[in-house]
Amino acid sequence: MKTVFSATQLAHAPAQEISDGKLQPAVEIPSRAEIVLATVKDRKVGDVIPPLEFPIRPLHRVHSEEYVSFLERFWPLWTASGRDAEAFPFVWPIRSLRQDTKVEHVDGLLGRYSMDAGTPLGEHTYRAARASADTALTAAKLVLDGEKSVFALCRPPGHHAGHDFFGGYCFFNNAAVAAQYLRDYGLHRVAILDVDYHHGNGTQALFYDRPDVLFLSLHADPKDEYPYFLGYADETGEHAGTGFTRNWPLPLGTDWAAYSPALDEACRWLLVYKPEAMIVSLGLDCFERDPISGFKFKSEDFVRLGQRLARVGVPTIFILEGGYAVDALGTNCVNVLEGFSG
Ligand code: SP5
Ligand code: ZN
Repeated sequence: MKTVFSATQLAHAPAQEISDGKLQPAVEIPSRAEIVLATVKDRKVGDVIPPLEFPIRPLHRVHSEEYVSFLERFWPLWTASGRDAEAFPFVWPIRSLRQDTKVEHVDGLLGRYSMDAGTPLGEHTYRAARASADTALTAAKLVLDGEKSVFALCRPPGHHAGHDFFGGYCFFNNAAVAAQYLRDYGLHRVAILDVDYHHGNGTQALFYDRPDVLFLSLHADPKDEYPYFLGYADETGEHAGTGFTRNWPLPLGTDWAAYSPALDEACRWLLVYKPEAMIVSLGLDCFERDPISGFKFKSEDFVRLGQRLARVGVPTIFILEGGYAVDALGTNCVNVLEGFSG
């Protein structure tokens, strides 16, 4: 299986994040990608190739022009306002505040275009996020050109990012951008299976009213876990998309034995839908030693996950999402890829 990776993604290197009422060391850091890349090479998964540089158009198919332009202009605006540290939003246009005003202050823009205060933005964030999206797009193009499986080693991750907001360490929704690209260049039915520990709220929202992109997600129950405000079992799509979203919220402490029946059910939905390609939003944060998560996967369970996904039998793009136990991240990720490849 080919891996797509760009070192430009490493330029986004947040130092700290807001968590548990404190500034703590950031967990979505460049060493995540480095250890996955090293393990891909060590275990000879296949060739590692750089992404193509795509124009902005495929990003505008998913994200608003205003949002993309905000990310691009952010650092100059921020530094012009006298700041030089990495940035966190702190005020949002929540119920009773106006949504219709044209905000110009950079602090207002940060709130306008974000969903949480846990996602630092730095000088190189835009560039790295573009490279991450290009990595996913290149994987999609390879599948259109006939590859049966490709690994997009994306960082920063994407599945929390929506049409016009960042959050959950995500800026561009790599999986959604890849899915839309597959639709725009010839495929009629695409499925996204999200196995990150956290619900993929951005991806779900982007395709919620559409039957052409099936969204299935297994994750920690949002009544107990981030993102709290989406990912419940009664969310099944709307309008033409009714029935084309499915969520499996699972309790804290879920291990492989409790997870695999839900995964089997998701895979049966895939067999019924018969997608021409599948995108796996591959978070590795179900791991028992993940520092911010509460599931109980062992490293061997990721092999089983890959084996189960192979049985779906459709061209597959793996897109890296979360997973923060850095020392085990390469092993867990390549375990999925090897389990898939057999
Ligand atoms: C892509 C992805 O996995 N994003 C995850 C975003 C999670 N953000 C919330 C982090 C809250 C961490 N809480 C720490 C609890 C353990 N002390
Ligand atoms: Zn996650």
